[in-house]
Amino acid sequence: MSLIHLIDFPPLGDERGSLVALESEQTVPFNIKRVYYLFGTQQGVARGFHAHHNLQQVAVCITGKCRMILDDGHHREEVWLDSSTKGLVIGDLIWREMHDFSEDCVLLVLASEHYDENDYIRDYEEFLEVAK
Ligand code: T46
Repeated sequence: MSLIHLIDFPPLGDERGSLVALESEQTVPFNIKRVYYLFGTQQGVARGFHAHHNLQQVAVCITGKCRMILDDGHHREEVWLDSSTKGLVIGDLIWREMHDFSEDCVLLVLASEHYDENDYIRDYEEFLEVAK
């Protein structure tokens, strides 16, 4: 099964421009407890390099683009996030890396849990053990 699960957000625009609505437990398949966004990422910098024990997220590139790598401990897949109408679902125990941020990239992330540093697995070898 593919690790890349993209949600298509219906664009609700009209002649004035575009609009996308993200609704908890509707367009987004969980209760949203936290929203954060990454922006101003320096050129050549990669982010992520961790997994979570218990966290569902949807990531959508509002402007610009970045390349996301997902890894379940068995195989890796990558996808370009380059559309404000496509959200990438990232579940538990998935190692993620973000590369090749464009200068204008704003990556919006909707999360099912509040921030908890103890939920992070930041060591790849430890992740492989847990993911077994
Ligand atoms: C993920 C990818 C897509 C907070 O205080 N609250 C928060 O909600 C978050 C997300 C981070 N932080 C702090 C923790 C660090 O001191 O902000 C700093 C940067 O976080 P981090 O190094 O974890 O950022 P990324 O870009 O590597 O990863 C983030 C999320 O942490 C992660 O869950 O899936 O974006």
